[in-house]
Amino acid sequence: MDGLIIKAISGFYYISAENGNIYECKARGRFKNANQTLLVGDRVDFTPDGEKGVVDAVKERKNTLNRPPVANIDKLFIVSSSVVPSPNTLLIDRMTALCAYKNIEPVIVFNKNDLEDVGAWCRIYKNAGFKTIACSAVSGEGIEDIINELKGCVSAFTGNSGAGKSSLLNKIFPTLSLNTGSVSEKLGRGRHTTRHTELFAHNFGGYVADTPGFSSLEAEKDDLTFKENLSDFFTDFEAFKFDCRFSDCNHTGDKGCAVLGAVKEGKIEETRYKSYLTIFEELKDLKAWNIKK
Ligand SMILES: Nc1nc2c(ncn2[C@@H]2O[C@H](COP(=O)(O)OP(=O)(O)OP(=O)(O)O)[C@@H](O)[C@H]2O)c(=O)[nH]1
Ligand SMILES: [Mg+2]
Ligand SMILES: [Zn+2]
Repeated sequence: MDGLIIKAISGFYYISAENGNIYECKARGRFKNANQTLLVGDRVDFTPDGEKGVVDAVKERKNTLNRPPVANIDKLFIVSSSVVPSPNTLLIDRMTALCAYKNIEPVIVFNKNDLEDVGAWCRIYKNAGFKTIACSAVSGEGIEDIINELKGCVSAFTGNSGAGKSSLLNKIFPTLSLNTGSVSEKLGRGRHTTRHTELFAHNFGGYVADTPGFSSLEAEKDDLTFKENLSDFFTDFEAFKFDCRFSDCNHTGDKGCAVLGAVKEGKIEETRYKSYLTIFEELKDLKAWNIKK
């Protein structure tokens, strides 16, 4: 039978089949032998046995992410909140680079607009050319805009713990009744309420995954191991980077760098450029480490 993995918990895969049933499946041993992990969002062939079953094969993937662990998504909602927790531009910029790399469309969401105005954050990302939504899971502001972006897509919500991913999904789909958690005012962050990635079919012709949030303390580097030119994944640099004096310019303060020029003229957002420099340094370390190995 054909199916879609909607949830994966300690070696069990919950598969939604075309007949509308959900099967609790194990993977065949050869997946483990080949060190191949199955992901939520994987399209699979499986052999049902009552309400259980075994996964036989995984269909070719369009893309995968390690964090959040999902496959085959069209769109990633990168969710931040105005306060507790405050937006972390480096985290957002890592995720947008990853989206560009993995051919996923990012939508930048600033939640909790009822607590503090998110306009300034939205402007940064609008200026950088991204779809950006200001919203509130409490007042309902911006919910229609999110729904419009959900239509016909397989998408996932990601972002810091406590930003309000599950709350937004509950607001849009009240029957989901996802667990939401309090945030620690003292530490200014969430409490990792959502523990598993789970994909839900919705009535706007698609699927959406709720995922466990990041802790703002941990570095989200897992997926950023690409060897290609990092600037290729900063889509807002595109209009300038071909005007650099040197064709191999890496835009880190080099002479005659048109990207740096654009930052100085306010045509590229400073926080975006700062994130670029940080990630560039990380990847440099990573490359050196790979060579040593
Ligand atoms: N004032 C206000 N509070 C919100 C809003 N959205 C979420 N919250 C609160 O923020 C807290 C965290 O919300 P969650 O939905 O659990 O956050 P999450 O992003 O799913 O967090 P994890 O599952 O830990 O990753 C809860 O106390 C929510 O009630 C909002 O728009 N406005
Ligand atoms: Mg949650
Ligand atoms: Zn340059």
